[in-house]
Amino acid sequence: MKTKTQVAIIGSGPSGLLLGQLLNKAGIDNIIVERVSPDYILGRIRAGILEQGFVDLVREAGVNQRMDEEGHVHDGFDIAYYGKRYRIDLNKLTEGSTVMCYGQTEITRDLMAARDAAGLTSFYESQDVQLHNVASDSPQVTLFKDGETITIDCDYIAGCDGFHGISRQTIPAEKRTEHERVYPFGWLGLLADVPPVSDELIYCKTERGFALASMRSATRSRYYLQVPLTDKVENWSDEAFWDELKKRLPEDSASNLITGPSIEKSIAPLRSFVCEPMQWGNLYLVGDAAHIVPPTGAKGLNLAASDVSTLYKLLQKRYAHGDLTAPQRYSEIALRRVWHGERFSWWMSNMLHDFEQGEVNGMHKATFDRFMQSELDFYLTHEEGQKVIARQYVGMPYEEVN
Ligand code: FAS
Ligand code: PHB
Repeated sequence: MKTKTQVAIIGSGPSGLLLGQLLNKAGIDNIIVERVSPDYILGRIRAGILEQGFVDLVREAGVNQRMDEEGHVHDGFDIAYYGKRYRIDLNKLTEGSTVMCYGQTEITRDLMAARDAAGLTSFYESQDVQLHNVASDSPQVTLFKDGETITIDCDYIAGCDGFHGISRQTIPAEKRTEHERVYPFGWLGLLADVPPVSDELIYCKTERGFALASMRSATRSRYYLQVPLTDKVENWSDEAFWDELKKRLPEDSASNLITGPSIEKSIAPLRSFVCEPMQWGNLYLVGDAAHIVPPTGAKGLNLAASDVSTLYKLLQKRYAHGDLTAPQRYSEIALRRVWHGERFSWWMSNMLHDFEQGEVNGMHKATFDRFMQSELDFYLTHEEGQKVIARQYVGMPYEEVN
């Protein structure tokens, strides 16, 4: 079977779905090609904090009704540093910016429903997806589904297929520069239908390691514990998780913790990664296909959103105003904000995690710890320092695409 579209989107995660929704609103035809089923995607529990830029983009996409009804605006969050709590008052320190607590799973569900309602084409459970002639003016995508090969002719390909996708690999290795830092620990996450221990998030640095108290609603909580890279989720019963979390939460929170059976439990590795450039020919890398951050700064999903916003605006200029050169600016614009998010996520991870013995960032662990302790102490005990944290956490402004 042969078909054609203006933009072929690889991946039906938040990047692909949000881009497809915005392009459709702008009258730009698009097809999504996805490897797995919608239910499999919705079963992956990931991000929970949306920057204002992301919230505005979801509203621009016209998919905001449930987010605005069920999401919770957060004016601040706590950092508990060896048991002492500091509240980062986002609203005051950024003169009005806040973040929205609304799960990635729910955003994905809303975007899938909107795409279905618009009758847009998505090929789920596609096999052997391949990109062809991406450096030419007539790129193609081929896939195998329901016993036949489908060929899609298109003008552009948006690689929204995540870190393990094929899009980044389609760019010749000699054309790519990949920056990577793998952290010597992971996050063990647990989701449970119990009320959150606090109205706002608490990032905890303790002698036992990092912990994060987050949420999805007033009745659903999301918690994380730093664990060694060698750890396995089967080593952690719910009871063991709750016991360790109580030891890492500030005392007043630990005594209020409501526990219950986990509905999801998994370990995510942590890495910082950027592929430069984020485009090659008529292939554009979006979201996790181009970059990964440790979730400590709540930036992963939010950087995907700013990529989507930039590519959408440049494709609008190309199709609505005939500016064929516009899409060539994507990588340069997107990377400026990506690197801000990478640095903040790296910094928060260094500040809040307990590193194993040995060398850390080129110095002995004890020396590294003392530097980090004095640096975070300054940031937490001076308004100027708290402003730097707050400005980065709510997200740097999206760059104008003129
Ligand atoms: P995604 O990985 O979400 O989606 C890519 C899609 O492409 C997938 O559906 C995949 O099946 C599909 N695909 C892959 N290869 C394909 C192929 N060859 N053909 C067709 N389709 C293909 N971010 C935060 O801000 N906070 C968090 O707490 C947080 N926790 C995370 C936990 C985990 C375990 C992971 C992996 C990530 C986490 N993230 C978090 C980051 C995460 O939210 C990503 O930033 C977000 O999913 C990015 O969305 P996409 O770019 O759409 O990539
Ligand atoms: C989450 O709720 O999953 C979450 C929130 C903030 C983070 C990371 C994860 O920094």
